[in-house]
Amino acid sequence: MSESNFVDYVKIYARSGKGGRGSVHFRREKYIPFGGPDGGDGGDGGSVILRGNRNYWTLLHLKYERHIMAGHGSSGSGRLSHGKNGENKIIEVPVGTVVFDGETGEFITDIKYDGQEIVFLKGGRGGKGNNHFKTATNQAPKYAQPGEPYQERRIILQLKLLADVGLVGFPNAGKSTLLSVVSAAKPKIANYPFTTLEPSLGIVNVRDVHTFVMADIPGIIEGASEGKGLGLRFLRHIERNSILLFMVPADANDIAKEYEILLNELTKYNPELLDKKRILAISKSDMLDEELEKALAEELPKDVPFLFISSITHKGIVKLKDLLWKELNNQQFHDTESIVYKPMDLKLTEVDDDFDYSIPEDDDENDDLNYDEIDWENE
Ligand SMILES: Nc1nc2c(ncn2[C@@H]2O[C@H](COP(=O)(O)OP(=O)(O)OP(=O)(O)O)[C@@H](O)[C@H]2O)c(=O)[nH]1
Ligand SMILES: [Mg+2]
Repeated sequence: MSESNFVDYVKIYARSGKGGRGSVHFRREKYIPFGGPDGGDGGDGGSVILRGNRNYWTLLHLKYERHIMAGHGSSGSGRLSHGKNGENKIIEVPVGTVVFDGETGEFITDIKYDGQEIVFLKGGRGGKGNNHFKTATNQAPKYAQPGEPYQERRIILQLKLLADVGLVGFPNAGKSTLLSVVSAAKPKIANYPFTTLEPSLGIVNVRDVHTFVMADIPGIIEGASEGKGLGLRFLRHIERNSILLFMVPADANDIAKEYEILLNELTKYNPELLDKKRILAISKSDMLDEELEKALAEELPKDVPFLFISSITHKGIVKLKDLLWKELNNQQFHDTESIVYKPMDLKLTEVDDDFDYSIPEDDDENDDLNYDEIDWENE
């Protein structure tokens, strides 16, 4: 998995910049022997900002930049000179990225749309220079404010693909084949289980007017919720889908039973998945004749709409796309908004932990200014 380009999980260390110190300085000019205080303010520290960017599909680019640090504000100086503000750091992430605390697993925030910006670690404010502290009784304050400290946090970014329809089925059910037929995606297809090892997305065209996004995820087997097969690691990618398209092949021993098993595994993973609209497609129906199809239809579960399809002969494919489109438009609300994130169980997550998350040495400008400081608390 570590070789893969599909990176949907990354842990990073992020830090905002601290505010620059306010300056203690007095006007010194020829002919003005007792100039007043003219210490300028420190610059503000840079913030760390998360920004949704639809040009990214994975978190791969962040794998190579796992220490993300905004710039510190510079100190103020004499003649009311304001310190430079620290540079902001923007972390570009795909839409559908969820942020958790790297130490507690607590949910922090998620990115829902392209261009959305979340100031996630605010830079420290710059300290005020001594010019601000001149009073009637103290014309020459020898103190200024230090900058506010930086904020730091270890975070885990996790990606949930934003597809409208998610494919759910046992390995070999024909999920990838369907995606390759209804979209331009070219997933790997083969006659053995677990051909698909990572999710892929395709854009489905409906009657040349509408489009929606379909996600192909690795096959699920009985016991997946206990870690069998590829486990349920990829199920989080269908948490955001509005519709779950279950696929059971026509040559399955018991279609209704296979559907039940899939449903059961999903429930164990997250019961809220059952609130989603479900459709059952009997795949590989080119293997059935009309009579057999009728007989099978009798035994199918009654609580879910079904259709017979074949990716090879294209039987039922247009009907399937029409039905998916119709159901997508029936959705009362967009599911993205309704997701309640559980804290992440850090013990259960697999991280390639060859990375040093310790705090890097601070390359701060030298703090050799020796003067009384005014704390922010006393403001
Ligand atoms: N006869 C027939 N065979 C099909 C059809 N769709 C897929 N297959 C075959 O079924 C096998 C599995 O197809 P895949 O699309 O790789 O199945 P999958 O569900 O993606 O499997 P995993 O990735 O392992 O979970 C391949 O040999 C396909 O050629 C179909 O409509 N009719
Ligand atoms: Mg596949």
